[in-house]
Amino acid sequence: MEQTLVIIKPDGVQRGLVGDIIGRLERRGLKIVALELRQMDRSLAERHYGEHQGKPFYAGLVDYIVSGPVVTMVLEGPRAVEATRATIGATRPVESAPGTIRGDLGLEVGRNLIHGSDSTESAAREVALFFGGERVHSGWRRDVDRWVLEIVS
Ligand code: D4T
Repeated sequence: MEQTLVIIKPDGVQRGLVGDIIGRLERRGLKIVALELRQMDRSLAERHYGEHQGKPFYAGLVDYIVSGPVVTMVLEGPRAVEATRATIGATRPVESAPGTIRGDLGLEVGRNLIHGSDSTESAAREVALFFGGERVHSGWRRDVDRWVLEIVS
């Protein structure tokens, strides 16, 4: 089963949207296997956003992500990376379809509420960065799974 890392960014936490955002992802059928409120420090932010170093928006992006607590979580499901990115919407909220998290709740790219891993490779790196292996509880049995998934082991 695929895993993905989600961060509800400081604007999502400050605006009281944590429940709404998690609810949308949960209702989609994704299973929460790790969840935490935390204050990111600059070193973690720089490692997480390392691929954007040198871009004009990089400094503002790091300032934004460390500006308040975030909620990090690992979600599991079939094609979880793609399902989560589709539920989140396009990077620029104004270009996100209505019905997506950014399309319903955001306006500006620098306040786009939520991060989702963009590939299975990024997901593996980010899950390790934020939770390490031992803090992800992927083994728990969700009784409703036979009504969400076609094949349940
Ligand atoms: P994240 O990584 O936050 O899930 O966003 P995306 O995957 O949708 O988009 P991204 O990696 O291209 O950008 C990372 C992060 O940088 C901010 N950003 C991006 C910005 O402030 N200005 C910009 O012009 C761009 C392209 C928003 C998301």
